[in-house]
Amino acid sequence: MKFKSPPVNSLSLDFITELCISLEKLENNRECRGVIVTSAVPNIFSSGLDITEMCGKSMEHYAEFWRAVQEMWLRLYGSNMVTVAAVNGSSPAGGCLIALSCDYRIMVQNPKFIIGLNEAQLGIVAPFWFKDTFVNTVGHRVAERSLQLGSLHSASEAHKFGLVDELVPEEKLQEKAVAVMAQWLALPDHARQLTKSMMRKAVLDRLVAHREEDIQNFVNFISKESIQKSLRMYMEMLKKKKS
Ligand code: CO8
Repeated sequence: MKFKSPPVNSLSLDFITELCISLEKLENNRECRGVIVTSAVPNIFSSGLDITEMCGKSMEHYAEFWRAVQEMWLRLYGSNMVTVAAVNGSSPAGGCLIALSCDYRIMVQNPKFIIGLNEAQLGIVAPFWFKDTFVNTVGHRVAERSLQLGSLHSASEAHKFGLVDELVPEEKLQEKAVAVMAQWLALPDHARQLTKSMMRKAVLDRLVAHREEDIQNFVNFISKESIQKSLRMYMEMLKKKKS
């Protein structure tokens, strides 16, 4: 699956909806046992949630958007398929969540590419299920420090503490992702799927049990004037950085 929504593959409501539909189709296709997630946009895997979806919109829109974000994560983190993230560019926040939700992460070794959950830098807080996914990948201490600082890590730093499993030169990425997929698919599906579910179920169930509450929390938080102001300032900063 190749993300192609220039300039930065930001996760808009439309993008997320299409992603969920594609995942559902693949999940229901008995011929499909695995998916490699990558980007068709040079130098960017995904810039995370589309900030414009969280700025200056109605409460109803925030609720609809957040339900879609939850759905994306539930489908990807809970997928029965083997999921490999071939991270061929920067991947902040929601982009990092997509990579974290896969079974294996391979990233291109390029000092310019960054990855991490940088929500704190935007003045917002990563929800508990972003945090749980991160903790399950890198451990509590590393996740705590990285989340509090809203750190964006270089590919090699991310590799050192296990946020990504492997680094490769750009030209080897596809080949490596296919090789990893073959290795994972060599196991009997039922054993691998049950093991995956055993490892992830508690975290998935937690969101399912608190889904409406989580939406309400998001809507209340994001519609605060102080948070709206932080997001507007962050967008301004992105634009200024360009000029
Ligand atoms: N949403 C909307 N627009 C974006 C986003 C985004 N996430 N990222 C970039 N853009 C826009 C820029 O504003 C710019 O717009 P324009 O052309 O109109 O000026 C355009 O995309 C291109 O961006 P850049 O010029 O910055 O492109 P670069 O190639 O130089 O850099 C980066 C690419 C590194 C991806 C850079 O754009 C960047 O750092 N973006 C911000 C990434 C970010 O911080 N994302 C966080 C989103 S929040 C999230 O995912 C989780 C939220 C959890 C919610 C918790 C709630 C309580």
